[in-house]
Amino acid sequence: MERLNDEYYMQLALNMAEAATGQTGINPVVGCIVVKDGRIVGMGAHLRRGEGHAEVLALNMAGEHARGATAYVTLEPCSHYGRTPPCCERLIEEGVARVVVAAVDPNPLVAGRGIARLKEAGIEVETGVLEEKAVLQNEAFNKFIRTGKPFVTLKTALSLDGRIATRTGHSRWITGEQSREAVHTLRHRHVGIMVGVETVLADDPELTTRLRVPGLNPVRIVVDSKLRIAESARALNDSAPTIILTTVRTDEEKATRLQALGAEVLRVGSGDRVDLIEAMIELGKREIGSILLEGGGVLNGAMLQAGLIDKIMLFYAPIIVGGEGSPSAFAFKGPEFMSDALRLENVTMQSSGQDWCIAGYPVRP
Ligand code: AOF
Ligand code: ZN
Repeated sequence: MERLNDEYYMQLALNMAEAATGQTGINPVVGCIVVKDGRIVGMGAHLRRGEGHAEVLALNMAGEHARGATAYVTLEPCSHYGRTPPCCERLIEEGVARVVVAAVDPNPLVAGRGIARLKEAGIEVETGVLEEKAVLQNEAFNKFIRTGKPFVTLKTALSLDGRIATRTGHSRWITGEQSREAVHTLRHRHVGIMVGVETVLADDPELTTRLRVPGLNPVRIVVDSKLRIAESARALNDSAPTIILTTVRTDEEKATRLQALGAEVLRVGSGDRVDLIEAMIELGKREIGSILLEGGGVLNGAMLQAGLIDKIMLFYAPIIVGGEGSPSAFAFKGPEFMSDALRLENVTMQSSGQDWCIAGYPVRP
């Protein structure tokens, strides 16, 4: 019985956290519900980096009702002094009797210390309730906090035969309205959005979030090894910051002109091509903890081959495009044998209007 209640309240806490997805930057999303004698007395979610943690907000709401209560938290309460004081100390102070945790905080500064501290103070602690859902909810945070490198989600719309444009290069639109709306939600949910310069030259996209409800614009990242981007490109307008990834070889004057437009020109790679592995390290240093990769095919292929893709989301439209040489979603040499093809795991398939979204995680060789 207790367990059923625990799952019920933890699900509420997960829902609260979910609502903040995309607005906490490199911080996790966290939800907290405080329950006393069959009544919810406090609820909170971490909404913005540097501002209140979920537990503190929920405890503020609960006031004196927190004494002897149970707190449900989707992530282990923190034990460190970050931008805010440690949540576990506050839970102890308020006299909470029991704390139920979904997932351990992978932040090396916490990593079990929060739970240990609560137990030491005589609080009953239960962990692992709806853990899988909680871990999934913070998949980008979980990678970034351990490695300092962004979690990269490759997203593409494509035909059933894997094409992203017709033989003439025409590509608007492949998928229906519902899938396009889903993509804008994905933009809101990532710190950065990355494309190749070919896409910028061909489509002149703005790369902003346009939803029926307000959303946040990700930082725009353009991979442009020859610095071919036009100064008039919409991706350089002032809707969001822009980072242009290029090599040390490109023209200094063009770089200066792009910087004057507000873009950051980041030189990674001494050869002909942008060094994508180095790029991820540099972007991580700039606190870009998650990236939505919107291709096209050559950049998708290069990122896959470099082992830099964490998740793939393919929006399949029920169409067949054909056409010899029409651009495909993954343009790379590929293996000789089928047994060496890149495999996805934990695959899900969901309908999206008339389209289907197949998502999964590349298996590392
Ligand atoms: C919690 N509850 O609501 C959140 C936690 O920069 P700060 O001070 O906000 O600290 C961020 C770190 O704290 C973050 O990396 C993660 O380990 C933890 N986040 N912990 O107990 C919360 N947002
Ligand atoms: Zn905290």
